[in-house]
Amino acid sequence: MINTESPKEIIHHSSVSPALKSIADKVFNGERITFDEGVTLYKEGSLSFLGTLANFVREKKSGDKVFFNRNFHVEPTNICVYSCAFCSYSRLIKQREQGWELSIDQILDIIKKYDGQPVTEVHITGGVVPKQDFAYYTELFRRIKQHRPDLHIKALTPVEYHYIFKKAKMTYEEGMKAMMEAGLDSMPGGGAEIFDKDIRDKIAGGKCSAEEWLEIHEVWHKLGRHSNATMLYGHIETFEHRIDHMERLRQLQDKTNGFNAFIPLKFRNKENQMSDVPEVSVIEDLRNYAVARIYLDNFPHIKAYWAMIGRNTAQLALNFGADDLDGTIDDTTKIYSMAGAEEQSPKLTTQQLVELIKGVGKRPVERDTLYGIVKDYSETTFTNK
Ligand code: V47
Ligand code: SF4
Repeated sequence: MINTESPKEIIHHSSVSPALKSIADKVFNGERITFDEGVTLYKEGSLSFLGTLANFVREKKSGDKVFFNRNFHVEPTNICVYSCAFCSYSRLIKQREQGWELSIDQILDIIKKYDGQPVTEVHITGGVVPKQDFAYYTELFRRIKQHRPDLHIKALTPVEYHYIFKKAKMTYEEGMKAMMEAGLDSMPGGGAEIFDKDIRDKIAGGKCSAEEWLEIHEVWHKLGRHSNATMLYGHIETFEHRIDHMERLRQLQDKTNGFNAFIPLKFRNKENQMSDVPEVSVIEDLRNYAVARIYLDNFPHIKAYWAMIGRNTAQLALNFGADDLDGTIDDTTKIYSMAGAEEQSPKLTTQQLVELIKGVGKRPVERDTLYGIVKDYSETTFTNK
């Protein structure tokens, strides 16, 4: 028999605790939940309870639409002055021969491979090295824009910017304005890891602090530009640390409204200094997407980054609050394959992405980086099967 009850009725007729029922009422009434209520969701919410609530929020924000884009990544180097314990990808400067460092010309050659292809975004990020400094990146952005003005440059995180501006003796305001003038369009969400100082010092010591990460995003938003935010979860952090992370993002978003998407990144444990820390289950991944969707009431989108969790879990996440799958990627990132993700050559065609989305009864919509609609694929049928 088909259950025709509304989400509200389903929860009220269930045997969940009064505390969870009261949180559910707030969510159904569009009220913000508190820090403690967020922690209660993590500690006590069952998968089905969290899924019902997150789906309600998701539908209110995006209806049945699921977004994706056509993008590719450029990783200018995997050499890094830092050595984050969770990172499987970077090599220290003294291990330079095991890594790569691309010149501006080499990056332009990669960009040119996409000439004539309908990609809308290049996502640029990688390690931090002294050579790839202010002059290097401003010239890189300028040359990409000279070659292909309509290609959206989503590049670098506060980890790189903090290092680059310090070396160039510039304030964040001066630096971000210069990057914008050189052609930077938006900022990806990386480098956030977990904001709590103790945990951050343990897993990502030495790189920009939580406060610096948030400040650079704030400066960027005040220039009228947008960015994303991530959270690395499922390692040595607690549920309180996750809510603390989201609380700081929620507060900044209240101030600037500059974030587009929140992207939970599952810790993968292959070949890094934290390989002894077990990975969390898929159930925990789905619960985490759901709590994020419920807690971050002012974030328009929650992204399930399929290259990191695999296409099957990403598809499931669409019923637990996520409304975005990132993009085609075209096998151009190594960050996750080197850390043990299921997707060893992350690449999906538009057709495959559309079919993943239709497979869970949702409406596939190609977007640009800022969520402008490029094409609605709900009526499209592909003939080259
Ligand atoms: O900051 C590195 C993470 C991030 C591991 O904004 C790891 O659209 C898990 O931020 N296990 C970079 N995570 C990637 C990133 C991103 C990806 C896709 C889309 C967007 C966006 C941003 O990758 C790093 C770090 O948090 N990471 N190693 C690992 N072993
Ligand atoms: Fe360097 Fe980023 Fe890896 Fe940390 S996560 S070691 S900053 S490349």
